Amino acid sequence: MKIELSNNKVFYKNGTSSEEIHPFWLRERANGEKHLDKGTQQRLFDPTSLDVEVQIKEAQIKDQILEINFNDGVNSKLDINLIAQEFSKKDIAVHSIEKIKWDSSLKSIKDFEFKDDLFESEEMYNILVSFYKYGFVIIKKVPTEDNYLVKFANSIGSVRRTNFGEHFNVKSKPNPNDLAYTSLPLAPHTDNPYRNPVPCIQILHCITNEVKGGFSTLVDGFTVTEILKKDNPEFYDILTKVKVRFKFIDKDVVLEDWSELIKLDEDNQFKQVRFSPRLDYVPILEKKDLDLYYKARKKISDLYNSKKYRIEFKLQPGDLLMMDNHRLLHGRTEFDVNEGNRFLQGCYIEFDSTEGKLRHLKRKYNL
Ligand SMILES: O=C(O)CCC(=O)C(=O)O
Ligand SMILES: [Fe+2]
Repeated sequence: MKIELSNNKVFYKNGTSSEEIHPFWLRERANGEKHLDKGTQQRLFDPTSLDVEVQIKEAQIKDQILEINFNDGVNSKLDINLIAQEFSKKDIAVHSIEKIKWDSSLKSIKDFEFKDDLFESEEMYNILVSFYKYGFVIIKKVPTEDNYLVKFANSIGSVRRTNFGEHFNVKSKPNPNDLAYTSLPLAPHTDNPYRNPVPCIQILHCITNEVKGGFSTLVDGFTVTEILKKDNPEFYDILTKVKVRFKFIDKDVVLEDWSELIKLDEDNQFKQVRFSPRLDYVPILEKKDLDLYYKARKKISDLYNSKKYRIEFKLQPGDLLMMDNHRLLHGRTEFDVNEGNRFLQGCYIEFDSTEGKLRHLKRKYNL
């Protein structure tokens, strides 16, 4: 990508093609002190009040800076590298981190360790990059007192409160309102598929784990989706098309949301999986479509539950697991309450928290 000038017009050249950049696009980016607030980087003018026919009177490029005088008297100096970055049309900080698909053979993933100044450190940037690559990250030795989990989450972004509270205590209890609060095994699932929006990131912090069982399990929904797409395209097709109803009922709330089990983005690429067969209701379709749907759901369930795709590990007190609830499925193995206590604390945060922190640390450390 190159920015070039010809007859007071600005062009961007990509390979052999050359396109003029609209003068108004450049005018909107006027960044003199009368036009852009230094601190907030917010505009001090309203571009919708300007004449869209604005023209360039003079332009020159010197030392990577494009200087323009517009015919409305405004002068602007733009960094051509920043202009070039805008052509990616996607956020670079996050989207340039490539997802690494994994299955049960995933062995050596780096665990991180908590320290007091973690949240503003370069290590935090590495933690977030690892999170975006694998869809999860484990941080060891996180303080276990006074609901530190909430402080942890709020130091990255903001906790997303739900009807389970600001945080929830995962332990076996009488009359639970969710099977998570029992000692039963939990097959791989995504959390809260019935919410709109579905919580993006789940944090589970291990406070006590004295039982022999109660292993944590994770499955990469991205890997499984790609396998299904390759091996069973007709199953992939129907699971990306049919919206099912997810429902959760409690004493004072009825939550419901409709979605495909595999959600694609506008480019038909993987965006999100939802899976919680205790909570999904498939709509009435023609019998032949339901026939295909049920076969497809069984297949994806078999893949999610297969040892081939699952990693299993034991959370130790202090371990904090942060996982992408749109990409990964999680579960746990059964445990025996007579062997001792098993106590995790959980909460949710949204992607804007981790993305915002990642961009901030990238800027701070010039990464
Ligand atoms: O007990 C566990 O390890 C996980 C429970 C669970 O699925 C949850 O809290 O969302
Ligand atoms: Fe869960």
